[in-house]
Amino acid sequence: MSYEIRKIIKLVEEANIKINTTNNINKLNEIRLQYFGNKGKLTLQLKNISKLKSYDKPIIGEAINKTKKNLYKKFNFHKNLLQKERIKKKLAKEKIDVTLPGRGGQNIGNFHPITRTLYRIKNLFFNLGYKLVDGPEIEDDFHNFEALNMPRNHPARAMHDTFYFNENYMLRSHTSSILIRIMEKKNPPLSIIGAGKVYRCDADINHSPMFHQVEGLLVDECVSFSDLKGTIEIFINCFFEGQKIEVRFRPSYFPFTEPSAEVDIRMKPYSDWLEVIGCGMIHPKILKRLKINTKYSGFAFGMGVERLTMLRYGVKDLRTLFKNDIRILRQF
Ligand code: 2NM
Repeated sequence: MSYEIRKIIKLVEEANIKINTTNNINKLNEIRLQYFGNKGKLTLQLKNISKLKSYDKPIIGEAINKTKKNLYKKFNFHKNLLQKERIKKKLAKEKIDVTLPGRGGQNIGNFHPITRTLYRIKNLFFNLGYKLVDGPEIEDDFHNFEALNMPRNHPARAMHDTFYFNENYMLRSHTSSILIRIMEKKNPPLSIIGAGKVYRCDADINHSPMFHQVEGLLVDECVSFSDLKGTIEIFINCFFEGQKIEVRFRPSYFPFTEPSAEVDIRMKPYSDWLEVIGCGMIHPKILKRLKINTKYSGFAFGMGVERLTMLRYGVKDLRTLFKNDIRILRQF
């Protein structure tokens, strides 16, 4: 074997060892240059061919070229291997376990106290067989006032009480309009509650321009004031579950009921009577205007959700409920 061939074999062995023992792509590139670069060891061998004897040239030349090809393959194979390993390592390092809990601790949301009270009231009436109905928050004069026996000159219609869009349209100032719309469409017997946001031009520790009401009615044959009284008493005792509550009905006035009453309750730690519900027998004028058969009569009632929330949770200032201070809301 010629000296040149042996030299090439030695170079190849040397290169192979270097390739196989490196675990770094940059180093692998350096090795490639050491052999195949401009001044690389194999490149120099190729350049030296011209100095060889003419009958050696083709054999040596072919040997070098074959070696070059083989070594290139080895380089690429090893490079591939290293690249794959690098990606694998990177992925392992960047892997996110999506099943781990968040770093900020687990904050489970809950319902706003007003929402909780709304659910509570609705559920109590569902248990008594009432159905929930709904209506628009933007109302017309007829459904918000006229149909409720509140004619043009009624004081509650004053600009400073109601948010008007124009002559005919306004934000509903009570949920009664929901009930009127149902009575227009459906025949008795009816036992329904309407609940939602209502709007009035008012703001202090006991008033907010937007608040929530639940109103209900029952229309059937032979409905009496004692049915109303029993319903309200059951409701109050269930709502303030477990607390000793005194209930009294005090004569009052609403344009839409006759007779009308205000329901007061007394409970510890309060010593005063607190007004919580307005109610009465639906005014015959209202039933007549809605063309409801005279064999029917009914009672209706209405309550403020914020007020019941304040009593149930001992909140002293209504505005606390509208601040949306997360530290306060978390306590409920
Ligand atoms: C109240 C008090 C008394 C009431 C009456 C009606 C309807 F639609 F039947 F006429 N809806 N709501 C009513 C009656 C509301 O809230 C203090």
